[in-house]
Amino acid sequence: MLGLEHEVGAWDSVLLEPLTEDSFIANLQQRFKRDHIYTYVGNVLVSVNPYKKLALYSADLVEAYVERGPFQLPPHIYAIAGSAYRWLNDRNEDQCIIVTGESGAGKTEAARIVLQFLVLVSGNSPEVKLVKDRLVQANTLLEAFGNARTMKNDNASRFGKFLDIEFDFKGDPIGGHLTHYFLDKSRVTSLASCDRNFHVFYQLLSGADIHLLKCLKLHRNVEQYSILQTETNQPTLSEEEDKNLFVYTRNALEILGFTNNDIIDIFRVIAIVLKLGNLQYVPCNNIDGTEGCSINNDYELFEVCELLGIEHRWLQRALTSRQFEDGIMTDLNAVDAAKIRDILCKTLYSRLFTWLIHRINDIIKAKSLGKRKVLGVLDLYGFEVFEENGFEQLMINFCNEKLHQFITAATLKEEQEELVKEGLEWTKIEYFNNIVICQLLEHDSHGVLSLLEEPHVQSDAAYLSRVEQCCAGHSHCLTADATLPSHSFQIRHYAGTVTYRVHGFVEKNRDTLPKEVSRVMFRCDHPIMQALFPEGNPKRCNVKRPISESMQIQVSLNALLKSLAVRQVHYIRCLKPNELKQPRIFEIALIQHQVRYLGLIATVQMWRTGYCYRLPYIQFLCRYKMVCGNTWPRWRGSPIEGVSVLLRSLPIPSAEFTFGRTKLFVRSPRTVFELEDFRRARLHDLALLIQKVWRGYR
Ligand code: AOV
Ligand code: MG
Repeated sequence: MLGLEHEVGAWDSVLLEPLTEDSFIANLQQRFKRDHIYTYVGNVLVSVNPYKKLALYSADLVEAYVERGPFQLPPHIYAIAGSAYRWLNDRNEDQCIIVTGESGAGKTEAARIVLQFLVLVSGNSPEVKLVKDRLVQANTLLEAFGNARTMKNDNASRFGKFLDIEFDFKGDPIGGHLTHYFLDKSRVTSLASCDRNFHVFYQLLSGADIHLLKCLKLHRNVEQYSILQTETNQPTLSEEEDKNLFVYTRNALEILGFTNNDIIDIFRVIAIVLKLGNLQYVPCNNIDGTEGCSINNDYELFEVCELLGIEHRWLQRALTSRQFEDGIMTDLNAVDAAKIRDILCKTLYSRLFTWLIHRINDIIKAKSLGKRKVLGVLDLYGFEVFEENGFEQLMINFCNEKLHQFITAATLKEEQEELVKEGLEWTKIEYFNNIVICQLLEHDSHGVLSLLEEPHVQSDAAYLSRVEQCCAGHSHCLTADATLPSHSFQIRHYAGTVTYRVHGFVEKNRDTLPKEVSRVMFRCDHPIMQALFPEGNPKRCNVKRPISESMQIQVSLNALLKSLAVRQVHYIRCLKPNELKQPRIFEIALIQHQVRYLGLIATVQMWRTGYCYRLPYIQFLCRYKMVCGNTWPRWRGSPIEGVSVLLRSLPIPSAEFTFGRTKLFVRSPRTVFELEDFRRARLHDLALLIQKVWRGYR
């Protein structure tokens, strides 16, 4: 793998001659056939999912990539991770690796490989080892609770994840922080026919020993639980696999420092969700003639109450009746009661997930004070389009749209604007700017997401009618059209057209649990219920209404993108070669579609004529003047003249540099790393010299 003689096609698409979309794809295909799944576009890494295990990842290869530096070895994720890690240590700048691609393209695997690289490359003192173990286990744990099988991917991330790792001055991890985005919690109670619920449900049922099952009042049989049933019931992971994965999940909890009691409490919540989901309601008539309901399988509720540590009558009342503002109680009919049951299941699960992340963050937080440099890895859910798409797909696709906008702005728009501003000769490169779609979605007053927040939008029909009023005629939105199925609207996203059915939008966006249910949950004897339902505390008046899902995602994504804007960003673009999840199949049309919407050809063009790095003259001098021959550069006049003197003394071709109005532009990343190598060697020599002088002095 390491030898150049075995390389196939072009490592870096920038070198392709001629460069066309066809030659770009043919190069990827040629490489993919020989298991060379990685290809560069400048310093962007393109990765094509091989759908099979490849011998590409090992400690030896990590070492090779660390020693040889980027671009001296075949393209690899290790090279990208290595650049970020080097940049962090050498330049003391915060880094971020953004992994993108559609569902099943390989983002989560790529993020895992980056983490594996960082683990292997850093120190091994007992403290550092503990930090690294915990970071890895946090990943394992979140996959069990936050991933699930979908039609697109057997291990689809159902939440967005940003892991920031903090490093000390030696380059060793000392802690980390996880941020999560929109968990697709509706799958807890409603599954598409080929999907599974979150992995942890199946893992627990297959993997728990008989004592644990008994303690949780569970049966091993998946068929006993209605939230795990789908029309077709095809859980592809075998029971054996789930059983093995349960061992990993449990180990992860232990290594993260959860006590045995904590672990039982966590699984107790999972059991409660499973059993609550089984509650069946039957309609009955109240004395006053209104329709009420009763619970058909009350034994399940009794067991739920035992697991929760609450009296049966309280939970039963909260689940079958509703208290209005004026204090009057009315009985719920069976349909409304079932809705409350589902909201409770979803709320319990999603709050447990958030609680786990908070606990993990406490555990992995750096112990020493002071701000250190961080390297973040962003792994969101990929763009999704199914036969039927709902609220979850809109949230997920909105995230992708925003991230795409960030990348387009950073790599194509701002880049070109800066070159023009700096007075460099430049032929404009055309690309599609999806800002128009972002605005369609998040416009303050009439964006598709903002309309969900309007106070008078209380039903899906009202919402659809507002979308029709406000977005009709938009070039990326189709509404009230004869070609559309009923109750739907269509958005032409950057990555494809998606038809959204509005069923459940309003409820899913708010998902508010009735106050009386929160109060009962807060009263439970279960140790984490008070943390999960703080609004149920009778002593806490005026607790704010929870922010809606769509607002939440907009606020948190904007905060994330703002924080990324001040970092050095590295990109891994994952491509999906086929929809069958099979190795060796490279569907040209599918790849072409992704290459187009990711704007990869524009990226290659940018790299062919553009620059990878730039620095104001004075900063360039400060950092590199020490590499100037044997002396400091001597010059009179402005910093730009100092930089000219400095560059003339270096064995690097002058074509690598271009002088702008205020900054020096460097063409290839190779040159930046060469400069860094010179600087490092110089610092090393200086350190030796100082040691020598110091010894002589003593
Ligand atoms: P995703 O993160 O991009 O989808 P994953 O990283 O989960 O996709 O990859 C999907 C599956 O492809 C994995 O479970 C592996 O079987 C296989 N795979 C991906 N990358 C590799 C690789 N480098 N080597 C071998 N197999 C790989 V989603 O989370 O659905 O957007 O929401
Ligand atoms: Mg994923």
